[in-house]
Amino acid sequence: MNTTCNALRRPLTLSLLSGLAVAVLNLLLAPTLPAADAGDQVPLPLKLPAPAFKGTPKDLQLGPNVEPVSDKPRPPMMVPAGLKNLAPGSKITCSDKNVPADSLAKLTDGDKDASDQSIIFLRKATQWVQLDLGSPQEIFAIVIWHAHNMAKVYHDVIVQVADDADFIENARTVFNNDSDNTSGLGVGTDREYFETYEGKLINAKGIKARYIRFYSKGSTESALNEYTELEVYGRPAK
Ligand SMILES: [Ca+2]
Ligand SMILES: [Ca+2]
Repeated sequence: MNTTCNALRRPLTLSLLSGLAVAVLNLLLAPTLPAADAGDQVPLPLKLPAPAFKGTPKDLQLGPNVEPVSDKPRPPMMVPAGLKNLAPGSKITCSDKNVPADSLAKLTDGDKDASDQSIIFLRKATQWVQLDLGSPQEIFAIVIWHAHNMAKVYHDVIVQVADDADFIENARTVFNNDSDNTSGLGVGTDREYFETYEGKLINAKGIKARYIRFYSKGSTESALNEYTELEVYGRPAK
């Protein structure tokens, strides 16, 4: 009788001891883990317009480095909680001086529709639109909708940030898919992509800047540069 009891008790004691060891180990390791970082992250909520087309045409002349269109919704980007879209309220300028201010205002009016009246046009060649956020901000996510009225791929999509309006002070490149450097801002290593209703979501990783510039050089559909909406998610820089 006694022997049976002891035989039973032993594994129980052992498992209790190993459980205790794990608990102690967890306590010892706990302070070395990043304390609040993981908990602060939330999925970035984005309001998406309705899709305007399905699939991609087979006869489109594409470069070698175009991201295929996914048939699944894009996974959400994890960002710190409490970010705001800083684009509305920012001062908008652009390289094409023929574009009137009320057209430029469409870039941040929240309308991301694929219809003609939601799209603004900049002339041919490399052009840019620029946002002045008013003060230095920590930028985590940037979303660009050129024009998603049909399947097309924009060329020389480059996003830069800087401390000054002329992009002389502390200019940094956040995204660049100009692989042959035809826009002259350096060889880009990012991939070309199809415009869709989801827009292009770029992880800016908390980069600090006041000014953001969005370059493009026409698309597979047109030499003109089209823009529908820009969003910039961030918070005031400390
Ligand atoms: Ca708009
Ligand atoms: Ca190029």
